[in-house]
Amino acid sequence: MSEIQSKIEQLLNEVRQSELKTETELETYRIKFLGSKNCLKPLFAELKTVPNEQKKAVGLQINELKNEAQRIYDNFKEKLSGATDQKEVIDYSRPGEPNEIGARHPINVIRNEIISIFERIGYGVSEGPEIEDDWHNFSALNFPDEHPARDMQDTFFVEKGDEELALRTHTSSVQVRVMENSKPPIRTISPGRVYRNEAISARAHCFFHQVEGLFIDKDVSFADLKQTILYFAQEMFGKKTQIRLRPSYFPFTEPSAEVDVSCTICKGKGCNVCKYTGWLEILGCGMVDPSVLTSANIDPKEYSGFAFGMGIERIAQLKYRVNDLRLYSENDIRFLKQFKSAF
Ligand code: 2NL
Repeated sequence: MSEIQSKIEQLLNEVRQSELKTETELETYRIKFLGSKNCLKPLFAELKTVPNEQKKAVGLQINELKNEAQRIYDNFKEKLSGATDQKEVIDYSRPGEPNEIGARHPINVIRNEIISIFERIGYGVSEGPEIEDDWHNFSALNFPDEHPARDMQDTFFVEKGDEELALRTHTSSVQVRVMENSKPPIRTISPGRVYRNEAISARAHCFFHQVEGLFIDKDVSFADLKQTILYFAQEMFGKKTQIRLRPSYFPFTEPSAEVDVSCTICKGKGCNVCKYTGWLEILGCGMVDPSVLTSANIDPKEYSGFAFGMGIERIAQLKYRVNDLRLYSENDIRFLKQFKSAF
């Protein structure tokens, strides 16, 4: 083997044993074997001195070396770039990310629980418009013309031509519609949103939620009312719950009462939730005023009835001990997440 051939052999070995693992190694290699002053160039010069009969063979060997140097460079370059800008690899065998199950709104949880309690004793559910006329929200319910609830200060009025409309201030308006459109016996509850023109604070809001109940039949008495409320209180707050009725006044009931339950926290012993009275107010009720029955075309000589109304926020406050009304409408996910429930 000639001297030039052993140089070729030596360089070929060197090229084949190269390990180009970094950009720097790759660049050093490129300058040495492929750059403008690469170490193969002198071989081409030397070729001229090779005897003619060997020229062709040696020329082919140098070319082969040049090509091999290029191939090896290309190979390592590809490997290196593949490692830096890696394509996203999806592992289809990984377990899926579970979807978090949402929670019901606490107002809906309580609402559904109240509905369920009354459905078990034969009450149906009725709904009606949130924008009401004066008749269904006030007049039919025996509110006198000068009653303060009819004031702009207390009620949101809605302008629509010459019609006087308002955002309903209670769901009694729904029950007036039920009385007008059906014949006794009537057993219905009407849950829904109601509006009051009030400044928003921890204890007041311009809207809240109510459930009202209405029972009309022959010979309905105050005892029936009291027993129904006791049943409700014990279903809602526990079998040992006691109730207490205090005389009160509403334009649409006579007599009227406010109902307290024995404190759900201290069971009547006295604590800061019940302000050391042992009792918590939960609803208002009474016997439907005869004039309200007459307004809805029900004869008060033939029928009597009782009605009651409660704030859902108030019941939720007692059950969940949430003492700021604003939390119910702010939709803070940290608040809402806490109410995973069967209802
Ligand atoms: C309360 C008190 C009450 C009624 C609502 C009613 C409905 C008709 C006739 C008579 Cl159609 N009464 N509803 C009766 C007494 C009290 O609500 O404190 N609500 C939050």
